[in-house]
Amino acid sequence: MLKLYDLSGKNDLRFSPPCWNIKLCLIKNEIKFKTIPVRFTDKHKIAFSKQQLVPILDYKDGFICDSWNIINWLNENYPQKKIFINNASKNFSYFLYLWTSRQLLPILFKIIAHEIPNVLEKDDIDYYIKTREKRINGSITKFVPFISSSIEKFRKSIDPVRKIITNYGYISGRNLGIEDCIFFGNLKWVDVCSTCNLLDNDDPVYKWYKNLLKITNEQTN
Ligand SMILES: N[C@@H](CCC(=O)N[C@@H](CS)C(=O)NCC(=O)O)C(=O)O
Repeated sequence: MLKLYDLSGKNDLRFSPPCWNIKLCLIKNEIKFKTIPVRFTDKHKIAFSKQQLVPILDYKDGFICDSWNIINWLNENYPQKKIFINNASKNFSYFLYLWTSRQLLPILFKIIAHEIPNVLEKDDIDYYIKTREKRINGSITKFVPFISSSIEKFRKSIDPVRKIITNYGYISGRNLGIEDCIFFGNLKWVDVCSTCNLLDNDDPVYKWYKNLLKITNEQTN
């Protein structure tokens, strides 16, 4: 069975956006897997991969790092599942992967950075604060005054996705597809780590998210 190395926090909470993207993709495609929890400071568990990040997908003969590489591996190794329906779907998925990881996650980080320690425990709290404060060159609370403007910015930025969901039901079109999986983890991250109201209840993207949550509900880790 496939093994997915998955970031874990306090009480085994799973909160990593790319890990959730992969889990939704595996669940949707009925590919059996189990997760291996990896806390921030559990680097020894993933030392075999010679890098520091999850998700990592471990299959019988090897392993793959990075959610985009994992999706491509699944596409090649489960051709009957049609992860990418065609090349256009692959390109749009790649765009979504780059846009979410490079543009959207940094906005979301500003909204929830100060709350993430609440979902961590022990040494992980210190690790998170030290590594992130070094990265942003300041305190993890420095974005707090800009939470409402960051939420506003996020809501505006995802307008194209909102339009597609309103028109068709899913980012992939009429049916749930890999494009939806790639977007899902962003919202799940905020949902799990933060108390903020990222989206209004009547936002079509919020309804889309709640719908996808049902699919992952049995998978708490
Ligand atoms: N581009 C990578 C991002 C992977 C990544 O940043 N993973 C984070 C969790 S979301 C991680 O493992 N962080 C561990 C650390 O900061 O030590 C992907 O899509 O897989």
